[in-house]
Amino acid sequence: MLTLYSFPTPNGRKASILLEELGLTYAVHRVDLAAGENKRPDFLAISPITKIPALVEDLPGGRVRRLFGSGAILLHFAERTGRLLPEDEDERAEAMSWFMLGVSDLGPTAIDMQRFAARAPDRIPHAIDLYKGELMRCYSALEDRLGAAEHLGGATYSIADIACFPFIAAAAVAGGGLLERFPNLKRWHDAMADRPAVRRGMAVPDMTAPD
Ligand SMILES: N[C@@H](CCC(=O)N[C@@H](CS)C(=O)NCC(=O)O)C(=O)O
Repeated sequence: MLTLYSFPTPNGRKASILLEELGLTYAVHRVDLAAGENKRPDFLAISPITKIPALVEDLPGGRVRRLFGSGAILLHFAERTGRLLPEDEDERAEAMSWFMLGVSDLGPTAIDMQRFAARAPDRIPHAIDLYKGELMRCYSALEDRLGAAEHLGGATYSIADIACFPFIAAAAVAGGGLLERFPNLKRWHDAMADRPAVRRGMAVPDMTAPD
């Protein structure tokens, strides 16, 4: 039995897209970040950094396995199922590189940009310019790569695509004309958004359902 602890944010959606792509059955526990539910002791025991997504798996013999962080969840299930990572070593290395760009550059930069541009009590132009520039570096790198390959890893759809998509989707709906400026990114975004598993994963957790 798998239980995903999540909230409708890009990092949370990476995990639900993965589970949907793999066709795994899972329960969803909504952790309301706005209400501070992530700071509760029971969630701290699952996610020591008190961030979603996290996942708990009940194993035979009463053992419980936890995973926290979208990167760990994506990599664990890709390795375990032998899916969503290219078999060819060169393509796998490429996919790993873009997967890490999604997890360690694009995601954190987008979140920090949001913190400084929309939520900081004081406007700090240097911080806003810095994160804008860093985000642009990510978008430009993705644009060039997607001009040369169908998916980020190459010919194979992989966890690299899943690690980047929710942050690109969030930027696309935020306005600013991201997809108009980056046509390769738009082609890839639209193809991803059309995948039924991506559509299902993006709708998790269901905010209209009782918790
Ligand atoms: N390294 C983690 C970061 C996860 C993360 O930043 N989660 C955010 C939501 S997208 C969160 O839980 N924020 C709550 C908080 O910062 O208190 C990952 O890649 O999943």
